[in-house]
Amino acid sequence: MSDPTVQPVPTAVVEQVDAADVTLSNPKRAVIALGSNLGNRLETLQGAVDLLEDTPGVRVRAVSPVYETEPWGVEPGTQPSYFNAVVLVRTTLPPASLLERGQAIEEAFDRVREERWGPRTIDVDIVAYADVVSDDPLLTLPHPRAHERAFVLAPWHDVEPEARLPGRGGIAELLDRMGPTGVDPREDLELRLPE
Ligand code: A4P
Ligand code: MG
Repeated sequence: MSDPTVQPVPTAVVEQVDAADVTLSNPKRAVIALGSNLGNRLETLQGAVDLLEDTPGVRVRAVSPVYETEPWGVEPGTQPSYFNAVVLVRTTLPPASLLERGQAIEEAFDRVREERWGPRTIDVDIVAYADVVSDDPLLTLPHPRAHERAFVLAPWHDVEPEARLPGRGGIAELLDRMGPTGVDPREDLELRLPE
């Protein structure tokens, strides 16, 4: 006879726990691009790196040098220059949750969305997530414009020179093929890798 004090575990719960275990033991690589052209740009970039590291299920593996870059996609002289950097993470979060977390970090820095490509305290973009390729407009992977942006490829190349952008090729070759890029390493500035 079964012991009446022991509650049976519903099968669905057992399956969910198993699925979570698989994800937890199998973290994925993701590449995140940060950009800021309003307020204290360096402090904001560092704050975003720290909040990424504070995220359960996200581990920051590398932080790139900081680049000062000309605003892309807008009339020259109409916006302040950007500071851009790239962060490599390993994560057990699925892509949609990582995007949500990036958006929560944007909110934490009072990001205002008034116009596309408008100036912003912080933009958190997912450049790539493992080898996932998706044309979902809510989360396009790899990021649909990363391959043509030196402000993403140059800092990424500094921390992962052999990296490839799924469907686009090696980032070293993509960078080589670009002409003058309008991105300058700011060797006087540095982002800290959280401890
Ligand atoms: N979305 C789709 N795929 C992704 C992805 N891989 N990562 C969706 C992040 N978001 C993704 O983004 C609009 C929507 O894109 C989101 O709701 C999300 O579901 P947004 O951040 O609200 O708006 P946005 O950033 O103004 O638009 P967009 O088109 O993402 O702009 P970009 O392409 O990110 O460009 N110049 C320099 N020098 N440096 C910069 O960092 N950044 C931009 C923004 C323009 N010019 C720049 C820089
Ligand atoms: Mg964005």
